[in-house]
Amino acid sequence: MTDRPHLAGRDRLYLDGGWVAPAGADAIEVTDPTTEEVIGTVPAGGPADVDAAVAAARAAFEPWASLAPAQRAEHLSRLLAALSARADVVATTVARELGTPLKVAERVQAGLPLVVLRSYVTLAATVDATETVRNSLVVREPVGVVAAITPWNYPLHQIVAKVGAALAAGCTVVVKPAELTPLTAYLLFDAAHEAGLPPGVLNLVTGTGPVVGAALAAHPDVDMVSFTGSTATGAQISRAAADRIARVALELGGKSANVILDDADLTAAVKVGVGNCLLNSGQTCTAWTRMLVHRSRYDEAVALAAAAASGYRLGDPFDDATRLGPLVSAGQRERVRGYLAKGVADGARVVTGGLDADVPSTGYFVAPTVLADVEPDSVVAQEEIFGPVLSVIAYDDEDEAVAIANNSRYGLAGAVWSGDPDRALRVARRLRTGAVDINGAAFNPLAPFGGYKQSGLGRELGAHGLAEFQQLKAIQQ
Ligand code: TXE
Repeated sequence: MTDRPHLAGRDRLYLDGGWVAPAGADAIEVTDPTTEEVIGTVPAGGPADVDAAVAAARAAFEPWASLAPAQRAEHLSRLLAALSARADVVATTVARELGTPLKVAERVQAGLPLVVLRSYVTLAATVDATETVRNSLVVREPVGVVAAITPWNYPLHQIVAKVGAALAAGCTVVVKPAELTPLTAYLLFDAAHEAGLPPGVLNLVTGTGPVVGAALAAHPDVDMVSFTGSTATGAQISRAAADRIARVALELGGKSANVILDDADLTAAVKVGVGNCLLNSGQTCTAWTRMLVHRSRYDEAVALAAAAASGYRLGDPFDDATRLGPLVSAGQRERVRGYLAKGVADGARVVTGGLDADVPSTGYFVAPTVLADVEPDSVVAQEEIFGPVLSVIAYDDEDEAVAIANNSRYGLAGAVWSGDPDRALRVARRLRTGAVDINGAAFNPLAPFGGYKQSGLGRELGAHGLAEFQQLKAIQQ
């Protein structure tokens, strides 16, 4: 095992502009999934901490909302500078508490949130755009106090995508990060403190979902809950918010299809497709977990996918040669192993990886796995596995490819590959998902991000993501 940077737990919450001891003494252990050792603990907050955080956010709302947009942009710009200065420690912290290989963590886990926050520095100056409709002046106003409840798979990005937009819009925020990866969240609050954000504008309560998350979702003084996580928890949050008609934005699971048409560059499509599916050990909501290939090229694609996946070296995130780290927790590993067993029981063929593959004996590792002969209706093709598992599915014609892609309760992302741009666009438009990438097009941090069907409600990122935190007022004159 290579040297691991020292990381300590924390014992405070960030409330009303300062580091405050929690009301109770309960703590949550944070584990390094590579070594299975406990790194430290963070507070398990309770309802009293949630009340204090929401009160601070409420008190800060009017002054923050009435700042000129350019002044809020100034604050966000200072936050961005303070966070940028911590990019290295963000990457190492994510590599330790989540297990993302350091090189990937630097690029994605630390790099992406900076790109997103920078976009909100720019957009913050534009939030008070008005429009005139006949005799009405339509103005935009912030929704109010926002609860941001976030998952562990991109521990900083998931928070920044919400916080950047909410603060730019003039909302104040209480963040409840995932209990598996809270140490990364603390770095954002170190940055906020250093940047001198006004007290109460951004607050942190760590703790469990059923206690802190549920208290925020049901809190009478929270105007909006912005949640990213599982569809089941999203539904629970929706129900809690419904009683007081609080606004909800939900970014939920996915089961995205990578539709490789018969005229595509198969080698490129499979290589990029495998990389997309395995990113972050498959713990990515947009992962293209179903590879759809024309029957005439199916065997070729399966062989290419197996070769690509088996080239992903599993190991210590701090070893430069590692391309795939462990899963985040023992529970997540067991979940993924359960899906692999189910897939085989349902008739899928393990082409590489699988339950019997060699993996390090310590750490929550699952080998990169390619399953062939997967039936579109089977459990592994329908449920979000959230592990390094690719299902390759055959189709006979374009209509069938589209039908299989759309045969999902999810609708988050997807891909189309074709040598014919018009055909690719036509197929992309037929997919019932919030995003589609053609021929491996670049990620666009300004494009709206979110799901159709049970993948969510609302959008994040860019101007559409910002609008989620605003409400419209029509003033007739
Ligand atoms: O998610 P949860 P889990 C999917 C993925 C994964 C599965 C389970 O398939 O295997 O969900 O992961 C908080 N009220 N995704 O159990 O429970 C919780 O503390 C309020 C997809 O970790 O949804 C955490 O902060 N909050 C996904 C957050 O919700 C509650 C990313 C997410 O946890 C709560 C993560 C409650 N009752 C998992 N219960 C994606 N879309 O990227 C929990 N929480």
